[in-house]
Amino acid sequence: MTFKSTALSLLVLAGLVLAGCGKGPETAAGPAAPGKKLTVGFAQEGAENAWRAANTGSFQAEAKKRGIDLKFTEAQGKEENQISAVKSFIAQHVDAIVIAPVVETGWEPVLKEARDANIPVILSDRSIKVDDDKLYACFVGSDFKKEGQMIAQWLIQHTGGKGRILELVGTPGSAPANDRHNAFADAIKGTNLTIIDSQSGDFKRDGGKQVMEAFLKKYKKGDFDIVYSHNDDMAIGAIQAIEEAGLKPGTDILIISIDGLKEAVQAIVDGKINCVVECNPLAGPVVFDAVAKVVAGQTVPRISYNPDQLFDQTNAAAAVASRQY
Ligand code: GYE
Repeated sequence: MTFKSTALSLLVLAGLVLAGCGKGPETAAGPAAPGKKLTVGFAQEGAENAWRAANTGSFQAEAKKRGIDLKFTEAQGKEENQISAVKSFIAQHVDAIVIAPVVETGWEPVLKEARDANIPVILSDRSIKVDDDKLYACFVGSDFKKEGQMIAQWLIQHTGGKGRILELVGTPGSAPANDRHNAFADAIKGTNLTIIDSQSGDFKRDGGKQVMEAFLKKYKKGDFDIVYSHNDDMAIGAIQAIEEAGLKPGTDILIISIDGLKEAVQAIVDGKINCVVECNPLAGPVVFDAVAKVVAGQTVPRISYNPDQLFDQTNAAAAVASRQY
């Protein structure tokens, strides 16, 4: 090996270490044999809305395409159900476990059980808080902080940094609700934009409608200017409540939201939503790529984020036809 190539290898290695690459735990049998049919347990978070349905569909279709034996469970938004599902995957000796965690905390004990059983865990969609990051191999999903910042920046630009905001919050304790709130609140600091009220609609359409109905009893036209919804389903529910109250969403009240459902991008075209930041749910291909690498004992980046874009009046009409979810 020449000095140049040795130096290059060292640089690459240092880069990998610095990037904090994760590796699946060594299994007694060593890396899975090439061509072996993979068995993957997927502890899905729930079935709360259209985004989640697209997410589940992507996993199921991709597993079928790749010949993966996918053991699918759906936790109805309850962490205890997900923990039971993970325990059952461990008992079944699956090759890898994918979790889309309901909330950020409470994962250490079951992740230690998976580690003791030498089964790698890949986090998809929602991140978690654990003291020991090595308890999972990697995270693949969207950057919720960036989404909160992107939507706040759009709002600052389009309001001159002034207005009263009602916030429709996602599931309390979940990474997207925490990050979309905190990053947005940080980004509007120092402006005259203020969050005057925040309530959870649990990422559900009827939740968004009910919270908005309650807001409309408390606040009249002229008391608030903006509805910031942590996802499109709650925004669409809120729009129904706003229209039923005789107000015009998108005109009387600015509506901003996150996810990028086709229905929400269409609502921009129709003038009822003003801005949507995308959060791509079609995770099957990227997550199974990560699973295959981890199971084969290869290094993967600890965190992989989806490239998510922003839609408003300038690009929604051109984008709506090709929306896949
Ligand atoms: O925004 C929401 C779903 O975790 C990113 O969960 C996901 C969120 C998504 O209920 O619609």
